[in-house]
Amino acid sequence: MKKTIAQAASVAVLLAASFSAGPALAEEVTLRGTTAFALGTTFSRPYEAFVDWINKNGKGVLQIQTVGGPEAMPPFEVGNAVSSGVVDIANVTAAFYTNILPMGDALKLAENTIQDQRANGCYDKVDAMHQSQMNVKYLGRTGDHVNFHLYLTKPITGADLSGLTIRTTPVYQAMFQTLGANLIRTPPGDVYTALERGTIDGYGWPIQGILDLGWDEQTKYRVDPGFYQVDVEILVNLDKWKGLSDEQRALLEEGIAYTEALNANNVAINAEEAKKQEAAGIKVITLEGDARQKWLDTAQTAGWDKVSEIDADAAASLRSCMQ
Ligand code: 173
Repeated sequence: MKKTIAQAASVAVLLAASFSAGPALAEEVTLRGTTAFALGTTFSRPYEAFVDWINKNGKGVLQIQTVGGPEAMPPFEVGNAVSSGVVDIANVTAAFYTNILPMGDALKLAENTIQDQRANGCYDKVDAMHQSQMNVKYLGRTGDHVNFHLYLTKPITGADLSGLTIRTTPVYQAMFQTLGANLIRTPPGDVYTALERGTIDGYGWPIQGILDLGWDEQTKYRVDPGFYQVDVEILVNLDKWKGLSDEQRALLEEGIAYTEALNANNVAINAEEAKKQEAAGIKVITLEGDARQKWLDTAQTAGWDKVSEIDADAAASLRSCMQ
């Protein structure tokens, strides 16, 4: 059937209207997300709170769909995936992507909060590093106030770890190696089996999460004091980030500010977790005196030496704004 003049005219009017309505409204965008920590467990929870906040407040603007966790993508691959755009957004600790951003190893050395780092310009330095070396926007950081510990199946009496085989990631590597341990690097998902089979005598992990993962069944001791500070980053593929509208970027910034404010809850959660560990029969070995000093000094010295070897200027620059 031939178009009538009236039909043709109405098409022309519609076209004209769509061009004359000013800047076109951006369509809702859906970001595909992944997390290096199993969904529902401790270090995935802040990311999940972030996603819930975005999906509630970002209707018609931007939504996030989590396409899977470590069961779908190996944790040490998550950095590559968000860098290359296989996913748009990721929840991952810098220790899992030191292959792409070696200086990321410095983030655990921070003694202040992400709010302090935003105020003193440190956030901008860390963001610039992520953008130029990894093609990601460093949206923000969770895990403040949470220290790491060594957990063991056999007791120690001092800071010497020689003769012990310990599961690590880059977080603990320099420190435990300096203290004489044999190291095996594994993703979190391999720890339970390694303990069960006796291929490791212990592992590094934060104060939170042991019971979540069921590792308490295989763990006899926690060594105190803790050291360093957990950093779990939320990263956005840089091409994707640049393609978003101002409104979409502002929404993500607001969502991360909300999520970073939740970091303050970690102080209370740490205390609850310590109680739960005690109730699960995990005994605390508290290093005192010289042993304690050696433990904490080695953490600091080995940690900063390692990042200084990678880039002395960048390490000094970060150190000045993270302490
Ligand atoms: O796997 C790890 O022990 C690790 O590096 C880490 C980092 C941040 C949070 C939890 C674990």
